[in-house]
Amino acid sequence: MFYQGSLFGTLVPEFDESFAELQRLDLDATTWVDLAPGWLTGADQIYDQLVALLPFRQRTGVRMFDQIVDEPRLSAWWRLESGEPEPMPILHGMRLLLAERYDEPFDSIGFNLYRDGDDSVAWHGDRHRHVVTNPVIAIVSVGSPRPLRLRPRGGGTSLSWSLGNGDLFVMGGACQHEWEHTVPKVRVTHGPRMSITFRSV
Ligand SMILES: O=C(O)CCC(=O)C(=O)O
Repeated sequence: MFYQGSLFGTLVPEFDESFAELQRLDLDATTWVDLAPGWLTGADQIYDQLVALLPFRQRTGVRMFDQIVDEPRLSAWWRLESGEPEPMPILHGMRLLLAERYDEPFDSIGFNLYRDGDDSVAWHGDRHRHVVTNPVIAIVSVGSPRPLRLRPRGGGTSLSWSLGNGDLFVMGGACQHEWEHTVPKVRVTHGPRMSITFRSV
C-alpha cells in the first residue's frame, strides 16, 4: 500500500515552523478551523514509513450513533504515557511545535488509514468533548487527498476540504460540541490517505 503522488511529497520531510500558509476560518462565533496547505513536505515518505512501522488494525464493535460497527478504516495509536518515543522523530518535533502554537499538551497521536474509497468515518464529534471543553484536534494528512466535511451538529449545509499531501487542518473552539465531521466514502481515489491526529487526552 505504498503511495507516491505529489511533487512536494517526494522532498525531504520537513514541516513549516513559521506556519506561513496557515489561514483561519471562523465557522461561527465560537468555532474555528485552521488550514495550512502543504504544511509538511516529503509527506509521501512519512506515509510509507508509517505504513511499514505501525501496527494498524481495524477497530471492531465501535459505537456509532445507535449502531455497533466495525470501523471501515485501520487505526494505530501513540500515547505519551506509554513512555515510548513517537514512532518517527519528525512526529516529536511536529507535536511539540503544534502543542506550543495551540497551547495544548497534544499527548496522543492517532493514525487513521483510509485504504481506498470504501474506507471512511461517519459523521461524529470527537468523544473526548465529554471530558474536555473545546478540545483542539490537529490533523496532518499524508497520502492521496480525501474530502473531510464539517456540518452543524444534527445537519445543515456542509463545508468540505480536500486533505492529503501534507496539509495541516486544525479544528478548534466549539467544533467538537457544535459541529460534526466526516471522511465520506468516495467512488474514486488516487491512492490511500492517512490522517495523523494530535489530541490532548
Ligand atoms: O481522518 C480524518 O481526517 C478525521 C479523523 C477523525 O475524524 C477521527 O479520527 O475522529
